[in-house]
Amino acid sequence: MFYTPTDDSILEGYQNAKAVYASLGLDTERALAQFEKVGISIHSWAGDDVTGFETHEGGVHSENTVTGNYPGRARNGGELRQDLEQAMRFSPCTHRLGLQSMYAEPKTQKERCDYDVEDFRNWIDFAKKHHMAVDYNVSYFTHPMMKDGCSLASPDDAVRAWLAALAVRAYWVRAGINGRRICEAIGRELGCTVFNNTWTPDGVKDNTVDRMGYRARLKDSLDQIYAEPLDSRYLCDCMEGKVFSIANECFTAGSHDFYIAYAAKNQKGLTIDTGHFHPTENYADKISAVFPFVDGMMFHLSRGVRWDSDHTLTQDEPYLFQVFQELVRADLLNKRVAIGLDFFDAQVNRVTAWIVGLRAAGKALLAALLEPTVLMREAEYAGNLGKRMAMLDECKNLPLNAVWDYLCWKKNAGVGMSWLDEMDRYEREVQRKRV
Ligand code: RNT
Ligand code: ZN
Repeated sequence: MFYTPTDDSILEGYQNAKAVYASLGLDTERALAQFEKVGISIHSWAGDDVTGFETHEGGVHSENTVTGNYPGRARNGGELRQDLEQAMRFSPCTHRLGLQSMYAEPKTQKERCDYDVEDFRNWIDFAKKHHMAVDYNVSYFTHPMMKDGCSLASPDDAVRAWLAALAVRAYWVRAGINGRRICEAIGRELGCTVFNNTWTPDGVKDNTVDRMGYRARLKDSLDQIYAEPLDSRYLCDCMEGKVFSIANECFTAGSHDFYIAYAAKNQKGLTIDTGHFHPTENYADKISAVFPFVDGMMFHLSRGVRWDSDHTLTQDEPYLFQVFQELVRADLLNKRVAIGLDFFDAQVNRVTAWIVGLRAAGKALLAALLEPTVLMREAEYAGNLGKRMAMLDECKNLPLNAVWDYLCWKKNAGVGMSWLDEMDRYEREVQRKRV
């Protein structure tokens, strides 16, 4: 059993921390109120190892590499929602729901490209029950209509009679068009902006001689998908680039440059997945460089480790804290910015991983909200760079955790490690029974 601090000690710790922050001109109550207004999207796809609910004859290759076989994977919508509920119990964050089209639950079997909003009715009800806004991704992967790892950039424009009489690229364009309609409808019903993220694995393992061809097709597919004017109050289209993926080592059609240029020119949004950059590349620096020129930004918080982009988010992720600092310093929170998790690791309990990721994101957000930015900016413009440096370093050890504990206590979200006992029970009584 893990130690749970007493109410008195939590409150005492909080009062002390409050005084420390007040001495720096910061109001912890205000920070906590701001914290509540920022949603963090939980990526449903970690709960079933990015498998989806569709059944395809003979199974299909997955473009998202998930290693491990820890017991308890959610096998259907009911189990996935049950797991998400369990994860949310131990996070004091305000949650959004991150969906993929592969989690549709149509009444009768349908092609992925033909889904409509009603095929997500169970999810919409779930979001309503938990007061969650929604984010959405068309799953352009793990499907028999992927050809040689390509979808929107596929050179296969020929009709494949065996499936819906659609060419590969036309199939995925249709999926993209319907995906936007689904987002707009969900946003309208829930009264939120749905961030519609596009990531495709399209690329080539070895050197291609036709880079321009792949990118021209990707551009053309996106142009077709975005052609329909939809209500931007309910929909923000974003695109997620990547430096490379497994099996696309030499060429990724949807590179960062491609999507930044496309988003700026066409007033679309950009998604930054924190695991998709060169290991020393500071993606937090991109916020101020890109945001002024695009229609919104989304973050996929992940922990990149060497060549892998999808380890569970922890506080170790090099620029995680800086992302939130940048968003707070530039006053971008709640300004057409969405923050979500994106990782998958089947070697650990998937619900525990969600909780760890949510708590890491939450701590980074809270830390940013409790930064004496005004004082540091003053030092910076006064030319007192030593003072700025010293403050940045001292700030790393402010009593953030006392405020965090208080927040978890107030929200009944598990103080310290106490939630791990309840996760042991959940794993034993719920997840391990799924055989
Ligand atoms: C993959 C991308 C993408 C996916 C999900 C499943 O590298 O990060 O966002 O993880 O869409
Ligand atoms: Zn991602």
